[in-house]
Amino acid sequence: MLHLQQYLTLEQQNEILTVCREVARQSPLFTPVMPSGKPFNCQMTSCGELGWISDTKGYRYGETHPNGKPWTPIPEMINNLAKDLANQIGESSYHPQTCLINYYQKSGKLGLHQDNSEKNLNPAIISISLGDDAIFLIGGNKRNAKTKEIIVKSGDIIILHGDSRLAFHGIKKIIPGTSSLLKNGGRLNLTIRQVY
Ligand code: MD5
Ligand code: FE
Repeated sequence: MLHLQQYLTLEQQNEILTVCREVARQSPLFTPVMPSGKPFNCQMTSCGELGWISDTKGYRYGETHPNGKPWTPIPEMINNLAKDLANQIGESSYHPQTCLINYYQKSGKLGLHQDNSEKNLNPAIISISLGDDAIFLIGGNKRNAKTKEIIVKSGDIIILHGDSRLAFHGIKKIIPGTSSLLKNGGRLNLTIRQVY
């Protein structure tokens, strides 16, 4: 795992926010449910050729939003940023296929899990944090391994590759009032992935 602290300028953070709002206009944030029927403690949407979906049928990537419309393309600025970052870790043929946008209100969280819905588990996952600080948990490749707490801040980028790609991880808590980027507070996380 690579943690690039305060990598994005305020101007870049605001530009990402603007394009996320455009995505959410076409593909509104929704609260998915887990296969058990329990709702997530965050809202999600996606852009790209595929988007991540969870419902009582399971976790998967699909070509349409739950509203039936296709996802919008990954905004060029985000696509270029992801390819540039992938290049820096030696993944010169990285092909961003989806960008999952998670929005956490002040009580939002995400339980410990492993990201394994992707057909190809080799390409890196690139995570962009915007808005309020959060306590990110990262453990090992087994659920019961000890976890470490990392504070992620607005403008930070985390790249999960190699050993950390299949590490258990989650968002323990949002620390309200720590950023003024989002006028209503909370935290946005974007994860860019090559799925297959
Ligand atoms: C978030 N999102 O802050 C996190 C950041 C998700 C999710 O976990 O699945 O939407 S992505 C952090 C991540 C991804 C892949 C592997 C690891 C962490 N890891 O091994 O620690 O909303
Ligand atoms: Fe995850």
